[in-house]
Amino acid sequence: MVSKKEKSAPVAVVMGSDSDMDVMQSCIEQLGYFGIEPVVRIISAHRTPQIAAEFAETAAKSGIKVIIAAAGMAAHLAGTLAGRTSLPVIGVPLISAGGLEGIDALLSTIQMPPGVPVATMAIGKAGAKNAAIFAAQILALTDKNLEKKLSDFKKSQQKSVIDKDSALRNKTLGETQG
Ligand code: RP5
Repeated sequence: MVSKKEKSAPVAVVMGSDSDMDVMQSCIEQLGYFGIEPVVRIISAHRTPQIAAEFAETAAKSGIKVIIAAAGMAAHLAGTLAGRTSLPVIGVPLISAGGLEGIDALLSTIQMPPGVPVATMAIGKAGAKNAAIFAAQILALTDKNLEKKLSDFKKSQQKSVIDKDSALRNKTLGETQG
């Protein structure tokens, strides 16, 4: 069940275990950068299957527009939620202790049967961050303010690479001249 406070949140970040929180924190922070405060839940496809089903079935009614689902090992969370909602589900495969470096979670998340897509991101922190950006991109289709924030984000990312390149080239030039 989604609480009253959570009712207006447009994005849900769901993870299979509290052990996923370290990595998913970067997703939550990236959403915060865009001014999005998500509903954050720990729900396991395997350990709490009924809660997972109920969450997926009531998410749209609760005002959620995009679900980000992260899990490690046999990562069925994103797929099981996607089977029970028409909302877009973004999957983040995670590396977990004793797992196969995230390849297990990647294949479990991405290899969905036709008819039930999960937009699967990269393994781990990069995927967690990209999930937030992807969710913002979906919401920006109907939110001009968010569209502008995304465009500024892209520009600042571009500037940061250009600045690093200039610094490197200046340093190399200084060394050859010195
Ligand atoms: C998955 O199993 C979770 O998403 C987590 O990545 C992994 C291990 O869970 P714990 O044993 O740490 O709770 O369901």
